[in-house]
Amino acid sequence: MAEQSDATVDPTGPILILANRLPFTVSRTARGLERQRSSGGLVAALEPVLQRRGGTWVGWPGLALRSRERLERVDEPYDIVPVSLTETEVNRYYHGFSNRTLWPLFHSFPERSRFDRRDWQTYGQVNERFAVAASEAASGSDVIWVHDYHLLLCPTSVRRLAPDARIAFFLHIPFPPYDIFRLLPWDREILRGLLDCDLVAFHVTGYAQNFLDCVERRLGARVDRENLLVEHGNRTVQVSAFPIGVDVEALEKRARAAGPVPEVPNERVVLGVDRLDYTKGISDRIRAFERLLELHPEHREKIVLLQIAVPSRSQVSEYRALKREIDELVGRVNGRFATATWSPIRYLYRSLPIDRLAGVYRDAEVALVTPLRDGMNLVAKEYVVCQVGDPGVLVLSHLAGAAETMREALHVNPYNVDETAEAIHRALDMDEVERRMRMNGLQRRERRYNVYAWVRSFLETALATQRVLRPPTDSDFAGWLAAFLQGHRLALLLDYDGTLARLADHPSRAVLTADMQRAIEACDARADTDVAIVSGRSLEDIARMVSLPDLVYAGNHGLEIEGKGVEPFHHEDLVHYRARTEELARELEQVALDGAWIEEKGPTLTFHYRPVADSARRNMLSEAARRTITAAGYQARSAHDALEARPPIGWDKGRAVLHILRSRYGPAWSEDVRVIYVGDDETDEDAFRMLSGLGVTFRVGSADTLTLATRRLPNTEAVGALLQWIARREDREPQAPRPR
Ligand code: GDG
Repeated sequence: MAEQSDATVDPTGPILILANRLPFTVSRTARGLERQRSSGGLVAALEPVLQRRGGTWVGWPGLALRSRERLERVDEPYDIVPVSLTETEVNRYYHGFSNRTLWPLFHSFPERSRFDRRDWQTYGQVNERFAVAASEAASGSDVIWVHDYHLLLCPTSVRRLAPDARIAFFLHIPFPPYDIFRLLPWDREILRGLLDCDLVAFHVTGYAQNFLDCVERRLGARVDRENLLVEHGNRTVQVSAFPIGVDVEALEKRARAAGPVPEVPNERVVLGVDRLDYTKGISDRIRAFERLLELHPEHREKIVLLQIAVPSRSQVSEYRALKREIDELVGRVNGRFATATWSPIRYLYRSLPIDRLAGVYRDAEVALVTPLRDGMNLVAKEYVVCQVGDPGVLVLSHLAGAAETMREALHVNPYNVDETAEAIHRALDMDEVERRMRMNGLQRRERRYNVYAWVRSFLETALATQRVLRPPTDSDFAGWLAAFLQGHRLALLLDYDGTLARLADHPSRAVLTADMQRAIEACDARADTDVAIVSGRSLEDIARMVSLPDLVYAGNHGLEIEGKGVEPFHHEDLVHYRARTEELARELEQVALDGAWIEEKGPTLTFHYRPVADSARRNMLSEAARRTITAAGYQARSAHDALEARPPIGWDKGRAVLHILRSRYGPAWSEDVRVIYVGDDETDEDAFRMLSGLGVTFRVGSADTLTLATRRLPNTEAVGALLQWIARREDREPQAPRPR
């Protein structure tokens, strides 16, 4: 592909950018508010797109605006929407949750992460504020592009406020592995926030895979690892990797134009450029440089480590401590090796103008980019594209996202001081042929995939027709269950409505298909598999609906259980509650209006409000019914367009499942029997909770509510496919029960 100097996305509708910061920094001076445009490649790449298509940038200006202060559009070819934050909000949302919780955790430094509920709450409130500003400005936008870890919850609020918006997210930092991400007390909320997008994108595929692991294991979401898709509610979310690039042409130009730079001394320069951050590995790098001088004294007085550390987050105490640590380390190494005319480390705690920086990059013989963890690392890329003369060598940490593509660099483990020292030595000794060969490869890639290409490919994917995750197949079922079931007896416990039979406008019309009935029968016909149906319907009703005499049936959420191999069970309080439930039914008649009706099931009842046409009226009636149920001392549980009223006798589908398992297989059932439970609503959550760690559970349906189930299935068709796989599965004979 030819070098791209500009965005060539076909202009259609406007784009809305939602980022923590606006594309400029605002400061208050005697002359009023002044802004300084950000010099980064990201802004340079996004602006032409916003200019062509029209658009808006929503962000925090970096200071609290006073009541009469306004940030009007000045010379930006697009709208600016500042989001104001109070000082407390900045402390909790930005310095707190963003930079003290998420930043260290996502960079795999969990011991530095602080989990503070108030920070989390403010983070949620501020994210909501950003989302409100975005949705107000977004009308007509083709896509709302949310950036980075400050705004992980934003997509949920945007989705609520603008349900049809196309929402795409890019994370600029790593997405950590499951074991680390799981430490966050609000991990599921964050995952659900991101899944409210249509596209969730990362720098490299490793982060995308980590994200898929987390949504699969923490939310039970169905994922397609090959096509990087996740099913969330009734939507399919595309996950992708787009390694960010730099503005190659502009940087090359700067590197060519820069005159001699005073920062580069006569000695050969080994260069480090970073924000002063513990993730960047500056201390380990200095130690590696010290080790180099020990191991290879021939370099003494010939080389200099030029370390530029840009002040960053100095309000956070860890960053101040790091600054002290580096100051001391530099002092120690310089004190140890300096001669009358030479100091090994030149340390600048400030930032340089970009033109100067380009000259420094150009003249450095070696760049040491050795973060302990980094989303991508642009310094590595900027160094490479500024090598316009005699090519230098890039030493690159394998823990930077950049390492995934920049293969020709010398990769090091930044924690390994000796290895890094040897890599610097190798870089300094490398002959020109090898240097040129490696640098050419690196430069070619950066030219091809510059920041404009990055914006273009991201937007193309964000705007593309959405894909749909294919229904689960036998190979999915085998992957999830074959090893779990191998050689064991299976107790298969199935809810009915919404699980085996599609929901209908009236319970009497929610009937089994012939295929489903055959699949259930075929499962139960296997010598190693027993089927039980666990339903909220009355025992008599559920047995009639399924019509397979050999099964076990639990009716009324398990208050009544009968069937092959189990001790019949009728909860002792049933008689007592039958009369009270009838009374409750009479009370509920008062709110059973506009088509709402009451299904009496003996000890329990269901208030159905599906026939109520008007949604406000529905809410009103169901709330009134909930109050009546609760006032009678009953438990009200939501089902599909219905409320279940159950007597307060501490019995639910979870207890029923336990009764079935114990009475059928004995108290040590869990040693020999594998359990699968499939259900679709809140009443099944009791069974999921009871079986957590003891069995595999499936939640059916497109509701994106949280579940305790192990996995999700999209609909009753997928349940049918699962049952057919269970019925056909190849398995050894069940093992004989272990001697007790
Ligand atoms: C985050 C992720 C990801 C540095 N010193 C000076 C200066 N800089 C500029 C560099 C570079 C930028 O700062 C640093 O970018 P990095 O990518 O290295 O790191 P983060 O700031 O942590 O950025 C990172 C990035 O987002 C993009 O997605 O790559 O992994 O952590 O552009 O040039 N600029 C000037 N003077 C300096 O002295 N003008």
